Amino acid sequence: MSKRKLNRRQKWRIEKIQAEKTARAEKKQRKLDDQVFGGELGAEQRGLIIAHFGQTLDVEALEGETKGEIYRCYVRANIDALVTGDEVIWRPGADNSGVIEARLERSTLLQRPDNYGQLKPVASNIDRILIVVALEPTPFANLIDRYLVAAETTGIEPAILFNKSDLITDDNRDFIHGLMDTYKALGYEVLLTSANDEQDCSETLLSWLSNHTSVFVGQSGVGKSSLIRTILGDQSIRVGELSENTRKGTHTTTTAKLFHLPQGGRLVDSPGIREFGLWHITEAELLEGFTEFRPFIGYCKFRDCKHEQEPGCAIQQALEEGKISETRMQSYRHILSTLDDIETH
Ligand SMILES: Nc1nc2c(ncn2[C@@H]2O[C@H](COP(=O)(O)OP(=O)(O)O)[C@@H](O)[C@H]2O)c(=O)[nH]1
Ligand SMILES: [Mg+2]
Ligand SMILES: [Zn+2]
Repeated sequence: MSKRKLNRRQKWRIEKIQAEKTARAEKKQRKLDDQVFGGELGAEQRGLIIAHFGQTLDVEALEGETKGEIYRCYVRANIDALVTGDEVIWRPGADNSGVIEARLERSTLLQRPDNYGQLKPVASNIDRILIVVALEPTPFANLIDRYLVAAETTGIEPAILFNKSDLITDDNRDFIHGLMDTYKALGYEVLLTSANDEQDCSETLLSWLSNHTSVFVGQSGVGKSSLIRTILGDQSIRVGELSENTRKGTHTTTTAKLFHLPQGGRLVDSPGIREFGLWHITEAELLEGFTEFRPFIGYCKFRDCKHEQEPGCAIQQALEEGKISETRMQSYRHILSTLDDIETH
């Protein structure tokens, strides 16, 4: 049998299967509509996805008399992957059910690679990434820089939170404040707080989070869970439930939940998001991720400049002129040397 003939037959089979699938999906949707809604759906309105459970999603009503109420919704077959943080057009059905009809445009999208290196959406419309570090485990500049680079690749504004301020002593005070000043000088927002101090969290952290949709990222042990517990109180129990569920499968780690904060603002959280900074980045993203390097990128004499010993290197020159600090340059080189080792998923 010729190769071409086989291909044509394969093509026909694929098309046939596709058509059958579409027909089945449409039939299923009609059946669902009839079963779940008895054909009775309310008017189209705006909603916010606050959680995701396989086939269904929790939608919070954003307008009308039911504003703030949660509906367990099905999705029309023709909508691409929806994630927590998405705003949608939906219609309410009976018993706090509903159907999602369309997704509104996203301002930002957090994605992570799956086990095959394919990017998968995790959460949308996030406008702040809060990188949590702590007095313990000792914060290393190159780890903070690693998280900053990852945040910079998303186009979402990063800030750095130093947690466990209650552990400041005469021995570490200068070191911590020095580190904080380094990042302030680069133009980043820097916060200092303790998850053990509710009032402090309320004054510094909660007020800073108001009017934004944020995610917390950072190394294990820095206090992310504690901070979230402190600012969310009872609501955060559901974060615990969420992390239990994720142990059952590799892909569910992307499941994220949206919380409203007491002083306004939203927090999107999931174990998958907290691991954020350790996802794969490219060499070009690494260079771009050092914000103060940007004015010099593209001005090296050689196009494939490694910014090491090459003549006419614009990055090296900036370093010599003090426009780039020695520690950040070291950090860049260190992260570059580890790029191949870093988990890609
Ligand atoms: N002293 C002190 N310990 C804290 C603070 N925040 C968290 N911890 C402790 O640090 C450890 C790790 O906290 P956890 O919230 O689990 O960190 P996560 O891995 O980032 O979620 C726990 O033993 C917490 O009790 C803090 O502000 N001060
Ligand atoms: Mg934790
Ligand atoms: Zn160069």
